[in-house]
Amino acid sequence: MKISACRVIVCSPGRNFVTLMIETDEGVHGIGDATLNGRELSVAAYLKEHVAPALIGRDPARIEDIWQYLYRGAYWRRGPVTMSAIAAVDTALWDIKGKVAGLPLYQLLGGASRDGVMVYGHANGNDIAQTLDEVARYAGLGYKAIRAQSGIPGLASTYGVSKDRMYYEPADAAIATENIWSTAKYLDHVPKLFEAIRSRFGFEHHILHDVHHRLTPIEAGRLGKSLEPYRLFWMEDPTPAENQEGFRIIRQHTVTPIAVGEVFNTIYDCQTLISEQLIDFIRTTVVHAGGITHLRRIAQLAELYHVRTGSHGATDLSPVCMGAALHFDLWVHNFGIQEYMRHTPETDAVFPHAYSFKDGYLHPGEAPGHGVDIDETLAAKHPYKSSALPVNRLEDGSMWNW
Ligand code: KDG
Ligand code: MG
Repeated sequence: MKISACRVIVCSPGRNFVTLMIETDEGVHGIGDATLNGRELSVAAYLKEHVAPALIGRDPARIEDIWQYLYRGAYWRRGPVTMSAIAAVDTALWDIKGKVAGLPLYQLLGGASRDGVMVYGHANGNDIAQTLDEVARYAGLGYKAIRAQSGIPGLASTYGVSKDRMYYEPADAAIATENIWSTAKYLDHVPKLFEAIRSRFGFEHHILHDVHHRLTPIEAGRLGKSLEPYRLFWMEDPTPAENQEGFRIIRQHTVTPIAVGEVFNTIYDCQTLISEQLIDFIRTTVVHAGGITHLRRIAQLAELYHVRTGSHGATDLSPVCMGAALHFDLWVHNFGIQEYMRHTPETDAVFPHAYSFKDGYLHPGEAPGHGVDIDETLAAKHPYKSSALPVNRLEDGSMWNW
């Protein structure tokens, strides 16, 4: 079997997605997600100009060799654009391998380690009362784990608070929207949110929170300590993680578990975090961290150090990524949790999929490969729309992390 075509499909059914389609001379095809929110066309160009021509005529069964060819062979290693492009190829090749074998991807990886994949949904509101109502809604839908975010008094907008309560699309304008951030107002407010959640709902559910890279390590230590009575499942991205050693400071001050890594793209981004046990959950995912092949390496390093997986699963990761991630999650021994921010009905229609939700768990289904396809005719009806993620400034106008 040989790769006969390699096409990039860019569409916007509710939001932008980049999908790689790999076809073979024996009529089997596979697809991979290559979506990099706000920078979609850079990955599309990387794939079209530099990857697709080099894949024609290769044996699609040689997944490891093709991964190494694209990683080592580029000379310019790593980075979100390169690693998302490699991820798309890798995911499509695993899809083809599963279809050729007639087996769901999780069976190729080693079979199921569990019966279902525990997921967390997003409860968010403009204020604490609205967030509490959303927690009640997710609990009513059967979720065992719920992420809670709320607006901050005195700030016009806050990360994680959406207009539409089930979906969250922060990339809302062609030129980035500017938000204002205050660490002092945030740190004052957040413990009140979790106090209110635990006093209304008790401790039955796992509760999570995303700090979204806004704090310094010592501020994150303070937040983690103040949230200890509410026993969070995790505190996510408390501080930007380029300086992995900075997490030692957080660890010295709190036992609130820490999850990091949705923006990481290789094992080297989390080598110190994992090997020094500075985090509890690694959030790397299929699309941004080099596909199933590389995610498996990260998870197996993490397993040595009691770090569990908790893959990113926001709306900007397409159903193709979600399908592949669920096979990975069902197999990987040191699984922790999977984020599941629902897609819009328009997105779901363009990407028919075998995965399904029941009682707080997702299951990838039994279709051969990763079980997600693309309806290209429908996709063509949703052309690309330029949209960027917001940026943050402090109240004095200085740029800050969004
Ligand atoms: O594109 C950026 C989003 O995926 C990100 O802001 C979502 O932090 C996020 C999360 O935890 O889902
Ligand atoms: Mg996050």
